Amino acid sequence: MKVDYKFQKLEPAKSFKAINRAEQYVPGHRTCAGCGPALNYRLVAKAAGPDTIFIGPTGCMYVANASYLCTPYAVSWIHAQITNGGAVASGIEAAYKVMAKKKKYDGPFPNIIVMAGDGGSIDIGLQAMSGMMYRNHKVLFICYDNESYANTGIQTSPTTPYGANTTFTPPGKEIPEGKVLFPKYVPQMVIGGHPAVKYVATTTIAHPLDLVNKVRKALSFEGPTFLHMLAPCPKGWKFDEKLTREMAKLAVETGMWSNFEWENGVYKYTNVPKKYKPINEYMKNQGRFHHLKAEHIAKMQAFVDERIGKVKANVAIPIPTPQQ
Ligand SMILES: Cc1ncc(C[n+]2csc(CCOP(=O)(O)OP(=O)(O)O)c2C)c(N)n1
Ligand code: SF4
Ligand SMILES: [Mg+2]
Repeated sequence: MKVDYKFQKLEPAKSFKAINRAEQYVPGHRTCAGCGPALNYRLVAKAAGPDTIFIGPTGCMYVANASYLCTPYAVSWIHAQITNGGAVASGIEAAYKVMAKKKKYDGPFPNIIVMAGDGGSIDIGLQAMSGMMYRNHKVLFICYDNESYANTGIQTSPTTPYGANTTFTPPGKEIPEGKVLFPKYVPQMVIGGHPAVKYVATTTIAHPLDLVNKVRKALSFEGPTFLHMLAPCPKGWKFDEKLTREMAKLAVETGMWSNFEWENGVYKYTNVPKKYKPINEYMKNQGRFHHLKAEHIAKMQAFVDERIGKVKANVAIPIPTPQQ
């Protein structure tokens, strides 16, 4: 039986004025000043609009946003465990489909979005996210990446860069660079392992229209989609809170981060700099890197240069091999 699920059509926006002006992430949260993930949430919620359900696995965007029955979400929002955002979203999506099939619900199919931290998506939340994608649920899974387990005091995660000082990777005599491992490459893990996923993209909070349109595009697919978004964290990265946007912009300008779309097997990089800046331009304002010596920065620059080569060749950035 063919069911009309009344999926929403979100057209691409030429400007912010062209999309719904109403905010869906409103004042009333308790995140740090200059919090990148909070701005990230606001942009995603604005892009998705009022017929949206957010699933929020435990992390800063749950704990600092939802205290004593007060949240900044003007749309439906449910807390999930840090491990099971994908499973909770799967259940919500399946319930709407069954209700539509049984003619118990005939409104628009809600945008179902998991908004998970790096821990809640590609580390501790990985199995539930992967299961959701494998089973072909119509859910947009977003990883807002602040490159640490921020909420519990800035512990290292698999996206924390090489050389970063976190509470679990403090630099010292034995390990002067702090974190010794290079990060997992998140989008490739999703693309490589999930045949039902037809759209994966990356963006940052410094590219707001790009971000909005990638959200709207991802929501237009009838199956699972994934967005990886860089959301600088002034507390964890130890930079002046007025520099949040600047940090995300510099990440792209130095090649520490690349924005792209991957649609049905085809890569398209966006915001590619004509000439990349040295990574130290990005690192010098972040206290998490201040202990690094020239040899560590050179090691990181070599890692980034390899990635830049892939961007210029318009091919996939591979999952990194161990570099020690
Ligand atoms: C099973 C489980 N282990 C550990 C925790 C403790 N915990 C709460 S929030 C958090 C950090 C989450 O990191 P991330 O998903 O990256 O989100 P962020 O806090 O950085 O926004 C951790 C480890 C938990 N809530 N549940
Ligand atoms: S620790 Fe970082 S992610 Fe968490 S609320 Fe503060 S700035 Fe935001
Ligand atoms: Mg995090």
